[in-house]
Amino acid sequence: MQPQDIPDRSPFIFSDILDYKNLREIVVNNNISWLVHYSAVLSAVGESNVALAKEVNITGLHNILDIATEHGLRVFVPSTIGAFGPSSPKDPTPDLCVQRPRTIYGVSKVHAELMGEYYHHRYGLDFRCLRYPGIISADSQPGGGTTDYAVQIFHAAVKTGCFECNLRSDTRLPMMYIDDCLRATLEILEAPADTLISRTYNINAMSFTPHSLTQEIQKVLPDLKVTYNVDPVRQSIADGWPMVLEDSAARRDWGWKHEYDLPELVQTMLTHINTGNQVAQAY
Ligand code: VAH
Repeated sequence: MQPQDIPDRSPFIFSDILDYKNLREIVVNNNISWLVHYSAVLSAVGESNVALAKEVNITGLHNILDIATEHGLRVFVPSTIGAFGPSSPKDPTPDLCVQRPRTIYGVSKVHAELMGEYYHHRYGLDFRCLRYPGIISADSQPGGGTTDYAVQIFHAAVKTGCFECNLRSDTRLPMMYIDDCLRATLEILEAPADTLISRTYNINAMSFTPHSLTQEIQKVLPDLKVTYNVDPVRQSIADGWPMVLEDSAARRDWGWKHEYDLPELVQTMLTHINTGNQVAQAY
């Protein structure tokens, strides 16, 4: 990188979601107006460290809600298909239904939804929340979730042609490509407040199983070999999750519409990963 390429100031600031005082300083010193709160310990890794998940997902959320209320900020907090549990309807899962998740991740996300709604009605906080499906991106490695297989399989398909899947081949889960996820997040953040009848909305794009995802990838990479070595923790979590999110309220209230279905997802992911590998080899 040439000297003139070095930015005079990074657009990023390191902060600890549990350091309330430092977070307030960042908000005030940088004239922050919207808080998009992605800090969380995900489903599978949360079950192996419940204490950490409680700290980050619950205490961290409280810090965000209190700072946003104190400074009149707009807040976005993602929820997840993990906020539903075995007693929720699965196909489809509506916005409003029984939510009895069996992971600390899911419990903390239901807590986030309820606390955000309470702060909105009690203090007027502009709280907005979307229940994300499993999000698939080529740019970042998965972070200990139950849907991680749906990212790892693409890298393995390109790199080695072999993949060992840790969920049963018939495990059907809602999934979404990262570009749809980020666009939905921007659209709800920019939606006029009076169009939002709810604080929390389901958004859906596609649902697939490891088997159907494999078949779609094999249309491009016919030699891909997938074997199965089921992780009982992740399988138990996935078995309690929705198969399809019902998202008519998001489509009605703020015009949500997904753009990536399974074929487009596979083409885009493989193109990104191949391009990334070519760039890496070029240096
Ligand atoms: C997880 N990827 O698997 C996350 C997500 C839809 C689940 O929240 O834990």
